[in-house]
Amino acid sequence: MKSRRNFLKALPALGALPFLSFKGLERKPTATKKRYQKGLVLSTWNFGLKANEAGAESFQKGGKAVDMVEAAGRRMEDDLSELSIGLGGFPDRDGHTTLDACIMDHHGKAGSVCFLEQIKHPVSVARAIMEKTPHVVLVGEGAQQFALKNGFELDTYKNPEAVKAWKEWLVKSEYKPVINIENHDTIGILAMDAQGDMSGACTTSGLAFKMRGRVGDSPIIGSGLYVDNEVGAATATGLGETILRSCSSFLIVELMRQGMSPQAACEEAIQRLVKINTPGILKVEDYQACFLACNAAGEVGAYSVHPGFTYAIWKEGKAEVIPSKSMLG
Ligand code: SD4
Repeated sequence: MKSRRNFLKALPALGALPFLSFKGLERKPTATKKRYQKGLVLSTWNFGLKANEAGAESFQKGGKAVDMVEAAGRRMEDDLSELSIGLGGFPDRDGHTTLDACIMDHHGKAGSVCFLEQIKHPVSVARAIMEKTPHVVLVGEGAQQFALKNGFELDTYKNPEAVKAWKEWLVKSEYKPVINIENHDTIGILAMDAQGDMSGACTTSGLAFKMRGRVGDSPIIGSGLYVDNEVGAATATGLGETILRSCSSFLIVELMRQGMSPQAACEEAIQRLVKINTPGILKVEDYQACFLACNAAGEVGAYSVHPGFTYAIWKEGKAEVIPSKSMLG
């Protein structure tokens, strides 16, 4: 204790010494290439095309990147036939649909909502948490109370198709958190605006028939999403537990900071994820994980464990779906 106190007392003087200088820790822009300023929206899976349309509309109206990703997320949440996003999503194993979402803006501000029930637009709740509270994450009942106090309405909609699937699942009630390898799921969105600023968002109902209270990677800053305006942004989809164990989106941004392209960073992060999860925890055939990233120059990368992952891109007015490369053939 004593030596620590002495050390702390001595700190102002030590600050002058070059070997203790904190200069090296200052955040410097690492992107040497010119920032991309013509408008970019990226979303996971084929259905990302629909999300990107909303992001592009926002861009064309002069929206900031944060407005673009929120608009894209809301467009998906509006579709109540969607079984993996919003109130139409598959319920947990007790029959409740619980939603996870997050958002990050170009200042590095973040908002996240987990285990939210009966609110149609979790991505907007996440934004409200980011903008109106001193916090980053609200969960469950507290998140719902916050939403209701901030103009969101209670919505008790249940998607008959999701309820039917849950009833069928109940027959065996086999609890096995295995993700669909080739099916679309969570939406992760990244966008760049006319200033070249970037933001990201994620919104999902998470794993079908999950344990009550289970939260995936999607609302966890650094796992399902990370944005550093100086460097780039990344988002993830797939079996959240594998992504949570490897903090993948933060890792991808850090790899880009060290000079990797978005593609190389996604590939390295997939290798790392597989190394962490297999063989000790899961067999590789039992999970899918997929990453999507871009850097400040507007270059894009994507990679997944298994084939089947696609992403949607809107760039300079052109919209397309691109199949991602994968680690396994
Ligand atoms: C989760 N990552 O809750 C989400 C689900 C997902 O593709 O992305 N599925 O684990």
